[in-house]
Formats: sequence, structure tokens, C-alpha cells
Amino acid sequence: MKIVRCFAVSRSVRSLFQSFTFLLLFSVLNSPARAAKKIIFDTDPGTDDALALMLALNSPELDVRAITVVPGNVTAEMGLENALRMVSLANRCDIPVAAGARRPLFQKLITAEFWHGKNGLANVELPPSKCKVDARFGPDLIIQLVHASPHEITLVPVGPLTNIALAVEKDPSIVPLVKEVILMGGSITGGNVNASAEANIYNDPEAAQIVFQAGWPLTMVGLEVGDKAMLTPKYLDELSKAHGPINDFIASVLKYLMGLSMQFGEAGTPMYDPSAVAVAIDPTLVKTQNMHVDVETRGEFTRGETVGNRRGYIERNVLHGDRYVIEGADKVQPNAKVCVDVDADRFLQLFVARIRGK
Ligand SMILES: [Ca+2]
Repeated sequence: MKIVRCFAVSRSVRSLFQSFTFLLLFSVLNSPARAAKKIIFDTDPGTDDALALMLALNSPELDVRAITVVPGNVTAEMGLENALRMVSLANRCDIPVAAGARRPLFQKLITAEFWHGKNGLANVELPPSKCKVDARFGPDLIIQLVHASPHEITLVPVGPLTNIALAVEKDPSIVPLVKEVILMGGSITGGNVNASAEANIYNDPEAAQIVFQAGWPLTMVGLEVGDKAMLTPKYLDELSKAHGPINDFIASVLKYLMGLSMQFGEAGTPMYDPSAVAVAIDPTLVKTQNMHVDVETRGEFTRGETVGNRRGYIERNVLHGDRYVIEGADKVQPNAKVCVDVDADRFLQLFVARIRGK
């Protein structure tokens, strides 16, 4: 009897231990670090890139696995220096920061110191970086990380799409292995560099066309979001109530941007790059519509325009002698979720709270 009871006790202890192990394993598997979305942040820093990067680094929903730098707002060299200084400011030297392309695929680079300040970061002088550059080429790093975590990596490009296009061209096998692409760029309602094109797409339209046609789940967070989400002095005042290296840096960048916006008669500064990060954090912030999007690469007035098919079909025009006859309408497959609306206040509140460290 004694032996049997002993055996029974030991069985119950064992089962308790097993339950405990199971609970421990369950909680580890469901911990925030595990649940966080792995992202690669591709950037041309850039004032709004700075806002976007700090939003990503301060958000537990995201796990920034790498930062790849692309020329755009500033040159490749300046962008790399800015990215390194920012990760250093955030004490995140653990994140690899890699240089990428040196120029757009086919056209000359257009830099935007006019909007972003001489140093690309609103003329705010950050301390030299304690972090070192990763030796890998940006597009190679993207390829490597996607293969290392198949179906888990979300690409968040917030600059011209040169690096992403180079990665796809070099290794198309990454396309089905990328979880999704959430990019800032494009517009279906007119541009910001001219009447038709948005800056990130305008800076490398051929690269953008490669990225849109690649065949992966893609969300286009364009001007329809950024222009509606204007960060006004009210939000800046709220953000400026707390202090720290990141807060103070972002407040200075925002003050610069606000001054610039006011010269152009705007009530606040449009939140372009942070909008893609915000959608990665919380897709419910935006309303999307599935569309087939092509990037215009040849138009005299429309090069760099993202042309979204809002009806989902195209006419089938067939040549009959000297004229075309419409013989029907063919469905087109959507290749993008296009953001058409945003809950601006909720997005801006999220931004302010995260920069404040809440
Ligand atoms: Ca950018």
C-alpha cells in the first residue's frame, strides 16, 4: 500500500511538473517578444524617416531585425550616417544597419535637403554613432534574413524602392517567403512632387514597378494617409511634455517640419513615413481597397504615378481592320491593398504615446 501511495504521489508531482512546464512553454511562446512582427526597415533618412524609425523602435508590436539604407531624401552616405546616429541615440546597436544601393536603377538621384534640412535630419546635430555599420550589402541582407525566417518577415520600405527591387531581381525566391510588404509611397489622388507622383515612387519608378508586380502581399500606404494625418501643434505640445533623448530629438524634428508646413499654409506636418510603420503596428488604423496598381515609367507628366485600377477590370480592345472594337471587359487581379482612409486622430495619438515611451 505504501509503495502504491508513494507511486501515486510521485505521479501527481510529475503531472504537476508537466503542467508547470507546459504553462512556462506556453507563456514563453506567447510572450510579446515572440509575438512581435519581424520587420526590415528600408529607409532614406530623412526627417519623416526619423519619426518612423523611432515609432518602430518604441513599439513592442514590432521587432526591427535590420535597417537598410537607400538614397532618396539624402545621398546614400548621409543616409547611412543618419541611420547609425539614430540607432545609437536609441541605444540599439544590436540592430544591423546596412548600406544599400548608391543610386536609383535608371535615373539620376534627386535629393531633398530643401524639405529635410542640410543634414537630412532637420539640421539637428545628433552625437556621433557608437554603432558600427554592418558590412553586408542591404539587398543581400534582406535576402539572407528572409531565408532565415521564411514567412515571418514584413518589409517596411519608406524610401525609394531601389533596395527592395534589387533584392527581388537578385533572388526572386524571396517573394513567396516574405510575409508582406507595407510601403510608404504612391497616391491614387495626385502627387506631392508634381501633379501626379509621390516622392518615393518618383525617385525610382522602375524599382517601384518591380516591387508592385513581384506578387507578394503588398499594402500601399500613400498620400491618402499621410496627408490626412497632419501632426498639428496640439500633438507636438503633448509629445513635448516628456523628455528624453528620443523625445527631444523628435520634438526638434517636428518643430522644423511644422515651421516648413506653415510657410506653405498647412496647419501641421503630414505624417508620411510613420504611416507605414503605424499600419504595420495596427492595420485597423486604415481602410484599404484591393486594386491592381501599375507604376507609370514613361509618361511626360505622369512618370512615377501609381495608377490604381479602382474598377477591377479593363476593356478588351481588339483590332478589326483600321479600328479597335471593344469586345468585352477583362478582370484584373489586384496586386495591392491601397489605403484609402485613416483614423488620423488614433494614429497621431499612438505616435505621440509611443514617442513618449508609453
Ligand atoms: Ca523616407
